[in-house]
Order: sequence, then C-alpha cells, then structure tokens
Amino acid sequence: MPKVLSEEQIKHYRENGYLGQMDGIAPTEARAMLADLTAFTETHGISAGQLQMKGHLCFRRSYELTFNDRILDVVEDLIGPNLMAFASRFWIKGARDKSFVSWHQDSAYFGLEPHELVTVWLAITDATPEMGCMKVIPGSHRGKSYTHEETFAENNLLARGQVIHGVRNDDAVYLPLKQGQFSCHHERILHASDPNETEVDRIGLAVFFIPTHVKSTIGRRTAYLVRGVDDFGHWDKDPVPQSRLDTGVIEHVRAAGERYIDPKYRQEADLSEKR
Ligand SMILES: O=C(O)CCC(=O)C(=O)O
Repeated sequence: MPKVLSEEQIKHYRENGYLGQMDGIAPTEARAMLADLTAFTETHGISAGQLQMKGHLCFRRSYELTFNDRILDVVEDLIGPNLMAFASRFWIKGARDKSFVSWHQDSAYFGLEPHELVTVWLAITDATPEMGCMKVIPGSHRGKSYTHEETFAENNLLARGQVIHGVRNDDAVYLPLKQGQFSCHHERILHASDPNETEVDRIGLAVFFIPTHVKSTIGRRTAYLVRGVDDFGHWDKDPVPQSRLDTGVIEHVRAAGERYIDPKYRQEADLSEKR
C-alpha cells in the first residue's frame, strides 16, 4: 500500500521515469536556503553549485532536508522503505545565464548497481521552461544505455560536458516547478536543461536517493541512511554538518567532487554499465 502516491502516479513513474510538481518545502524555507547559499559564497569564495557531488552536506538545512518526510514518503513509494542519501548537487543558473545541461543519463557516471536511484529535484526558486527548468525524455529509462561524448564545453554545467547526441527535443517533457515544489526522475532517464533567459535566478537542489541494497561498483564510498534499516552495509557513513555552514565537512565534499571528475572514476563507472 503506497504512503502518498496514487497507483496511477507509481505506474506513471515506472513507465515514464519521472513525476512532476509535488509539494516539498514552504517558500520561506526555500528562501532560507537561498540565504545559506549566499552566505556560503561569501565565506568560501565559491558557489556551492561548483561542488559536484555532495553539496547538501555543506549546510545543516540541506542535510536536514534529506530527512524530510514529505519528500521521503514519495521516494519510499517509488523505491521502498530503506533509503540512503547518496549525493546531491545545487544546480544554479543566474539571470540571463548561458549555462545549460546537455542530454545525459546519470547512470553512466554514478557507478551504482542496480540502477534504481531516484533524483529529487527541489526548486529553491521557481523553475519555468524560460528559466531553463529540467526536461526529460519520457520512457527513456527503459531504453538503452547511451555513449556520452565528453566535450568539456563552456557553459555546460555537467562536470565533463558529457553529451548524448541525436536526442530529439520535440520528444521532451518540461518539468516546471514553483519555489518549494519538487519532481523526481530515474537514474537512467535522458534529461537536460536550457539556458536561463529571464532576469531572475533559477536554483534547484537535486538529491540522489538509493535503496540500501544498491552497491557502489567503484569501491567503497559514503552515503547515509535517511529512513528504514540498512541490512547490507555497502556504504561508509558521510560526516554530518553540525551547524548552519559547517566548515568541517567541506574537505569531504570537495574530495567527493574531485573523485567524481577524475577520469579513472569515469572509466570504472562506465565499465559497470557493461558488466
Ligand atoms: O538542474 C538542471 O538543470 C539539471 C539537473 C540534472 O541534470 C540532475 O538533477 O540530474
């Protein structure tokens, strides 16, 4: 018996690989997160969006968000009751920002098996098609694993500018969100986003959740239990941010990001696709 989703929504996710527009946090809470992001940049001289893999651990608020019942009830209905937060990324596009995200599948890079990861994309600001909200190709999570070309193109927000060529934009569904809402997408779905053509920022936090039975295919890494029990022990534990901007965890976050962009990691994660 699902906790919050209808059978129809679960069927939609299984068939299409995504769910859009669910209520997550209050706009006041989203604005507090924006203030944290600004304070982080002032303190560290970099944007939290530059931290590729576990940005949410830099803030007590976004760490706590990974335990949010409203969000976890949805994730539980999709992938079961025993859940870990594996990683995250703040996706930040300023006003009139040319940054974009090319078509890609997260499964080619995450080094996980089986591919059951659900991304919760939480809108910290509104995200509309004009602002470059997420877009997906429905059902593509059930198709093949694609080869990505690593372009390192300027303005591509992906760590290696990885691109899947030949995806038809006409087949895309856009996932607009209001501030505080979230969408979910499957690790294997083809997804992308366009530049922000508006005068206001578009900021989201993507948190990547896995069931506890999912393994790392590239050696031991860290994650943490957010709900249920872990009967598998596949993951070491991430450090916990103790204060609003806990500087103690930043080295851990940086190291996870550096490992993610290391070409050796990419090779091994890719091989896991073919095992
Ligand atoms: O926020 C975006 O524009 C892209 C997000 C994305 O690729 C993801 O969350 O996996």
